[in-house]
Amino acid sequence: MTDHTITATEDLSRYCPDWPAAFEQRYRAAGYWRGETFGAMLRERAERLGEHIAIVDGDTRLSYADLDHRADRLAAGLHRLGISKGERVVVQLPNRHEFIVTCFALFRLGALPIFALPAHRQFEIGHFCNFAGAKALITADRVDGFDYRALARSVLAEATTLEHVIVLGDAEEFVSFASLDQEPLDTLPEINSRELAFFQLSGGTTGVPKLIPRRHDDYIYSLRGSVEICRNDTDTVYLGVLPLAHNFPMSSPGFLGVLYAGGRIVIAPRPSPDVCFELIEREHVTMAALVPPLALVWLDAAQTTTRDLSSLEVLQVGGAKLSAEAARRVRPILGCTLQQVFGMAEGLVNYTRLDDPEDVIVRTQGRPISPDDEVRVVDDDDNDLPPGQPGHLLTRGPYTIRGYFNATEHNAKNFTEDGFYRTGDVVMLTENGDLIVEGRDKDQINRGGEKIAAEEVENALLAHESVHDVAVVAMPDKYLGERSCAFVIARGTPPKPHELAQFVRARLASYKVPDRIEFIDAFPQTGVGKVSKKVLREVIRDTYFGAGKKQSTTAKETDTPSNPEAAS
Ligand code: OOB
Repeated sequence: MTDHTITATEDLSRYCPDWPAAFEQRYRAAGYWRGETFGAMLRERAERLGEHIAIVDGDTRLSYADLDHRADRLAAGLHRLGISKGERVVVQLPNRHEFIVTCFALFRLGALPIFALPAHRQFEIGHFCNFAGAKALITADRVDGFDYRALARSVLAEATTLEHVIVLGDAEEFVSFASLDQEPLDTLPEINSRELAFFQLSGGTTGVPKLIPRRHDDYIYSLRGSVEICRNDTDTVYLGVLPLAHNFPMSSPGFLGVLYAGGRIVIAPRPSPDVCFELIEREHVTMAALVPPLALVWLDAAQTTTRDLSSLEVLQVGGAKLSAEAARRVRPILGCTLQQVFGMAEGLVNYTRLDDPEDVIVRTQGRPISPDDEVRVVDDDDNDLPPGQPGHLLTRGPYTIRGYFNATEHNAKNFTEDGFYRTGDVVMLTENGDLIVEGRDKDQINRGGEKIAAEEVENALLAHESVHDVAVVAMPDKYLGERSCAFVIARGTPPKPHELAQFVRARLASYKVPDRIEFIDAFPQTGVGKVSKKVLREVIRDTYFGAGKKQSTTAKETDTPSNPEAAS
């Protein structure tokens, strides 16, 4: 799928589809795109809010002035190391204040972060580095028992453009993050708000995650819109629970939106209720964002907690569908307003509004941020469907990308000729214009908000000598919504499921390791001779979760060891 091989100094803008001029004019005239940049945004907040606390991370409390200053100092260190405007830097950091400092340091330099997740492993990080021609990787030493330096070493061995590895903590042979805290530069590069700001990653359906180019103008508009809908201001105290590099906790309104509003970010080192409830009480948190499985854990724990959670005004839940039954429990148990968030790193974000009737909050996934978000629900032939009928969701608007980075072929399939993004979601519009997510027509598993592209896992398994063929599908799960099942046709004697799981775990994020592996002699086929994943999904559902069978998530003979990084 690589259309061009990228060098480290190449200008990437020509590989990043842009909005046509007429749309740019329209979005400017409407006041959506205002010429703001991230670097200038933080500078303005620091001048205005100075000593107001922006970030709380354990014992560290950074004011707006501190954050501004630290970003300048890190930008200086990175610049002196040789990182310049337009160059790519893969950022893989845990939820720590240094992550936010790094974002702003890179924004100020005009260097382009690629926001990897802490869960990503050699295949993913290696791909981001090579595909985008990254010059540097910023990572940590050891987190939750995993040594990111070892990962960096294996990535470095195969990376063609990577020159620097920067490590937060004990850097061993690499550049230490702390050493880049240097005297600020006299001048910073000029950044235009139409330029690229960073790359997000797509949950995707393809063999490797696609890179999503985001620009200052469009992303900042989505922040401003989110802040208005979520009513954020300098009194907002936002608990950062999910990995901050993900689009939801980054921008909906996420840490960037809350900083835009002059509020405060409290960073949770772990998502568990014991850690988070203590922080809510201590820091008077007003808002938090969770994926559905975590929301369920919080709801259960909240019933017996001795912590005071009364400061919490809004609980956002998104990334995967929240059942109406769970949604209904939020207000009685947590005493706060639920906000459902249905978004995507490619752009479009829908929110239930804080003053919506309870029924809308509980039953729907909300409506778009912008009056200029164009939403179409269509049948298989792209004919528009009326409200009440489920169909494919297509969207176009002032913060939805017009194409992935360096992916001409893929873009031709995933965007219409007139620029609508084919989300792969099946939704229904209500008469009031709220969206209800009904399902999906993309080859992806949504494991409690973590997206797994079936093809990526299939490719990883196909590299194993005992795997002749493989198909990965979703299976229902009471807690995560879905888990993954790999149907494998073995070459010779079937390998142990555990061995295959280990094989994937060594290469990909652990949430992508199949939860179950089933050996099969041949795949069921569709009328045109393709593997019928629909039939495979039915097989797994009927075998283990069918009528009369109680759904269980306990380990069975062929279950792979439970995923240590899944929130449970
Ligand atoms: C968010 O972003 P991504 O890029 O990880 O995943 C996007 C996909 C959507 O296309 C949809 O399939 C699913 O995740 N999704 C939901 C959902 N929110 C996302 N499905 C059902 N109900 C929901 N509430 O996941 C994301 C980005 C920004 C804000 C919130 C979520």
